[in-house]
Amino acid sequence: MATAIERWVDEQARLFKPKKVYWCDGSEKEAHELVEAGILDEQIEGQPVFQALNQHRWPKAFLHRSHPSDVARVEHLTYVCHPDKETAGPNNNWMDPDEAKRMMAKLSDGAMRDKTMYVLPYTMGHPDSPYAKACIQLTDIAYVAVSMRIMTRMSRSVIDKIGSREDFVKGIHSVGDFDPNKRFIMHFPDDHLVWSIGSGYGGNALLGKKCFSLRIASWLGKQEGWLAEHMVIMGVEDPKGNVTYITAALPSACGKTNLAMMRSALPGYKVWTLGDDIAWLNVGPDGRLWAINPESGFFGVAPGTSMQTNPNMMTALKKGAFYPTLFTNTALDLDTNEPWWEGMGIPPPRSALDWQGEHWEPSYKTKAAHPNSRFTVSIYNAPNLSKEFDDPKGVPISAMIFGGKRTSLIPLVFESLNWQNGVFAAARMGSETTAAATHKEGVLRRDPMAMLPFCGYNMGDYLQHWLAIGARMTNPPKIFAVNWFRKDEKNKFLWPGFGDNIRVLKWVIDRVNGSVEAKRTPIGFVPHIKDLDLRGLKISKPKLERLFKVDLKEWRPELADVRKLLEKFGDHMPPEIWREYETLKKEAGA
Ligand code: GTP
Ligand code: SPV
Ligand code: MN
Repeated sequence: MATAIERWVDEQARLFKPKKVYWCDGSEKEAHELVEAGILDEQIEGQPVFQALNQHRWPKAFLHRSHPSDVARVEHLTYVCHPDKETAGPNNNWMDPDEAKRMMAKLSDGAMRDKTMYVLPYTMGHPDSPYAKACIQLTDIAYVAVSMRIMTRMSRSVIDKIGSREDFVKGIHSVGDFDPNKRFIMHFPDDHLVWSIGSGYGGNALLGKKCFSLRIASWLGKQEGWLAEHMVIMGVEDPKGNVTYITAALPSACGKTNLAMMRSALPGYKVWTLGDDIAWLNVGPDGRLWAINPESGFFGVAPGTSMQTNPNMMTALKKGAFYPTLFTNTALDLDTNEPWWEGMGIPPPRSALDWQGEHWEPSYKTKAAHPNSRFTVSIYNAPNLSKEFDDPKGVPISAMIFGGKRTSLIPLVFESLNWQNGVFAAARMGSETTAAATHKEGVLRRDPMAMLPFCGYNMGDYLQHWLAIGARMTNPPKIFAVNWFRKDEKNKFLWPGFGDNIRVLKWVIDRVNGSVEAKRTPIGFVPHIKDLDLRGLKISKPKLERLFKVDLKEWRPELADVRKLLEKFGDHMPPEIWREYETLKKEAGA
C-alpha cells in the first residue's frame, strides 16, 4: 500500500505532469548528477542553470544566473492563507485558502511538462532534536534541489521517519515559466503547506527557509509555545574561554551574516557561529531560552563580502569541502573564470560578464553583480563553526539583540529595562529598506523584530506571544538594541562596524554578567563611554558622543510614527505594549 508521502507525490505529479519523478537521497553523488543536469539539460532564457567556476581557485563552486525578473523575494505576491483574514493580520497578504488552492491548481496544471519533478526529503533542525521537523519539497529545477541539499539536512531517512503520518511539512514548488504575472508564494499554515510558483529565488523557492521555518513555524510556535525568529545565533568566547550565547535579529540585508561570521577586532575574543538567519527558540526545563538553527547553510549577500569585512565567509566560500558552493547573479571574470562582486576588496575584472551574462567593463556605469546577488554555502565550511552546532538540544541564550539600518536617532547600543520593555523596543524597530526584497530602497519601514515579512500570523498576537514566553522564563535573556548604521553630517558611518562590532558584544556580555554600570535614559540603559573597550580603534570623542546620543527632541516624530504602527493592529496590540509606549512618551516629554 502506498504511504501518505507517495499518495501526495502522485497527486501532485498528476497535476504538474512532469516527464519523470525523481526521489532525491541527499547524497554527494546525487548532487554531482544534479549539477550535471543543471549544466547540460536545464536552461533559463537559453543559459544553462549552472556553470562551473575556476575549480582551482573556487573548488566545488558553480555560478547560477536567475531569470532577470527573479532576483529577490516578492512580498506583494506572498500570501498567508489562514481561514480568516484577521488571523493573518494587516502584516500579511491574505486570500481564502480554498480560493487560493483553486488558483494555484490552475497555474500548476501541466507546469512541469517535459521536466523532472524532484522529490526532496529533508529535516529542518538536527534529526535528533525534539524540535526538528520532517519535510518533503517538490521542485522542477536542479538549482533548487541542489540549494536545498546545502541549506537543509536532506536524507531518505526522513521518509521512514514520517512513515504513515499525514501531517509532514509539504512544499510544492515549480518555476513555471518565470512569468512575474503568474508568480505566487502561498502559505497554508493549517495544512503545513507552502505552494510556490514562478520564482527560483531563495526565499521564494527554498521552501524550508523563510516560508516554512519562519512563516509556518511562527504559527506552529504560537500554538505550541515556542518562537521562530529571523535571528543569528552565535557564541562569543572571552579571553578566559567562557562562551556567552547571543541571538541577533536584523532585517534582510542589514548585517546578520556578517555578525554571525565576525572575526573579532579585540584580541582574545572569538565569535563562533551557529546560524546567520533563523532561530527556533524554546523555554528549557531550566527556565532559560534555548536556540537551535533549523538550517545547515548560508544563503548570504555577496556584495560587500571581502577578506577585509568577512574573512571567515571568504574562507568558507573557498574551502571546497561540502559539495557544492553556489553563486547566484554575481559577475564572472572572463580572464580567470572567477566570480566577482562589488565590494569584494579586489579590483574589478578587465573584462567580465555581468549578472545577466552581458559583456561588462570597469568603465560601465552599471553594477556587474546584482546588489542582491548571493552565495549558497554549507555551514560546515565555516572556519568559526561552533562545536555546539550539532547539539540537538541547542544552546542557552543570555542576550538577544535587535537592530536595523537607521542613519540617525538610534544609538550604537542600549539595553532594555526588562523583558516587556525589550519586546516594545524590538517591536518599534525600523529599518531603511534594502535590495533583499523588491521595493524602493532607503525608505524607513517599521519592522517589528525583523519579522514583518516573515511572521505567519497577526503581529499583534505575535507580540502577545512574546510577552507570554517571557512570563514562562525564570531566567530570560536580556534584550538589547543595536544600530551599526548611524551617520554623521557628511553622510559617513560613525562606527566602523564588522569586526569592531565585537566591542559592542563585549559590553553586552559585561551587562549580562553585571560587571559594568550604565546610564538610565527613557529608552533604556546606554553605555558609559569609559566602559567600552576601544583598544586599537581610532575614533574621535565627538563621534563617540554622537553615536550614543539620545536626543529627546528627535524622539517626538519617531514616537508619532510608532503610534501609527501600534494602531494598525487594533485590538490585537497587547495593552502592555501600549503602556510601554505611554511611559516612553511621558519620559521623553513627547
Ligand atoms: P539577509 O541574508 O538578507 O537576511 O541579510 P543579512 O542580515 O544577513 O545581511 P548581511 O550580513 O549580508 O549584510 C548586508 C549588507 O550590510 C552588506 O552590504 C554588508 O556589507 C553590510 N553590513 C554588514 N555589517 C555591517 C556593519 O557592521 N557596518 C556597516 N556599515 N555595514 C554592514
Ligand atoms: C532575506 O531576505 O532575509 C534572506 C534571503 O535571508 S531569502 O532567503 O531570500 O529570504
Ligand atoms: Mn534573512
